[in-house]
Amino acid sequence: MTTTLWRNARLTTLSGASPWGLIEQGALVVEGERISWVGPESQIRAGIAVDQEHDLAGAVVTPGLIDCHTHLVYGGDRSHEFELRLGGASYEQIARAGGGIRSTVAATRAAGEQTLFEAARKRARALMSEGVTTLEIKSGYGLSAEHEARCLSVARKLGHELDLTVRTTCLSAHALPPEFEGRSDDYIDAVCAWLPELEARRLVDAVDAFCDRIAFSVAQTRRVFEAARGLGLPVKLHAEQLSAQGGARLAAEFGALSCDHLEHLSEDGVRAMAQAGSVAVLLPGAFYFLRETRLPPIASLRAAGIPIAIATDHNPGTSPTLSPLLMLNMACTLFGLTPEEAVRGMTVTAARALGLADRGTLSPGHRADFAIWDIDHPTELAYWIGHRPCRRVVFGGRERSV
Ligand code: DI6
Ligand code: FE
Repeated sequence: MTTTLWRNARLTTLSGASPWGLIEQGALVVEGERISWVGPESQIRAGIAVDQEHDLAGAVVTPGLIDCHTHLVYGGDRSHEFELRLGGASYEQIARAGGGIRSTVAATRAAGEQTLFEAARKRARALMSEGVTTLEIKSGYGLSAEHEARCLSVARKLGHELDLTVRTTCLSAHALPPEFEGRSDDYIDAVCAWLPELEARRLVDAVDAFCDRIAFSVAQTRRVFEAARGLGLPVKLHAEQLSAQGGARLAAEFGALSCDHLEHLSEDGVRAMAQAGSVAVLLPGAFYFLRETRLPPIASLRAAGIPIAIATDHNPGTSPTLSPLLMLNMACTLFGLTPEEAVRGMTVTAARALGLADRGTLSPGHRADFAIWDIDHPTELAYWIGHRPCRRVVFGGRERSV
């Protein structure tokens, strides 16, 4: 096993109680894929045997970013719909008229596996160039057993071919496919029936649903969650995004890893999430792109001690962003998070939203996934707009090309 010393860094460990967990003149010792020691360089054991040593010249080092909510695999784009919305049509109107998610479903079904893979790889690389080392990818644009399996396989393949951890989430309950028009309960039956096969093929790490008035009801979401529970799969939920449905309470009942969006979350939902220990994943890109005005209840989330994660929600309809750093900025400007809360939200807390206990901070035992930045202080990660100061990334102990 190779032992590597990364020294002379401004370590943003995000562990411990001090702001940012900052260690000036810090050093990291990496053994194989893991961090084995973190601390001030002056305290490093004399005579420690290292195979390689890197002087970082005072650069800021953070844990690799974790984008815990994306819909990265799809065909086509929706720029035309963007124009319609700018002309006054609402997202819901377009969706009800058969556009929206359904138009991406048609384009996704028409695309071959290789086309889907190449388009998603390009997007994944853009995220990686801003320091992402772990990425969640949802299905939800295939909406049939065959096409959902294809999208999830593409996501898995990205994880195998890129220096990136990919976690897959089955979001088959995203929208009603046209062949089930008027039969949404039958579609939910179908989803519950194909889930075991997807699980058996190891294509699913978690199960999600879109619980909203233009998507699925609480009762239908419950059935999907019961199927997930039967297979031992954790759940998460697109909850209270466009309207208050009580999805967060349901998700909490199933011990959800996270509830995502939450613009319309009620106080009752906040209490339920706090009790269940679910993470609140906030998605400023969708809020911005839909020009929403109703904010998620940040003060209540904070008061209840609910951990807040931030993600891109990359998707063609409501959040066509490939910039996690811009999302950190928007989490501060639009949602009022502090830069430190935002960065923790895309590292430590994002790991928790994916049920991953081995990453998200610079700590002994954690994976050696970290990013090296051309900035003076980690606050700048949330400060710059349209700047990409990520210079080097280490993934599982090995430097990858950024
Ligand atoms: N909420 C969203 O913002 C995305 N999915 C969801 O459930 C939108 C997906 C799309 O419009 O294609
Ligand atoms: Fe989403």
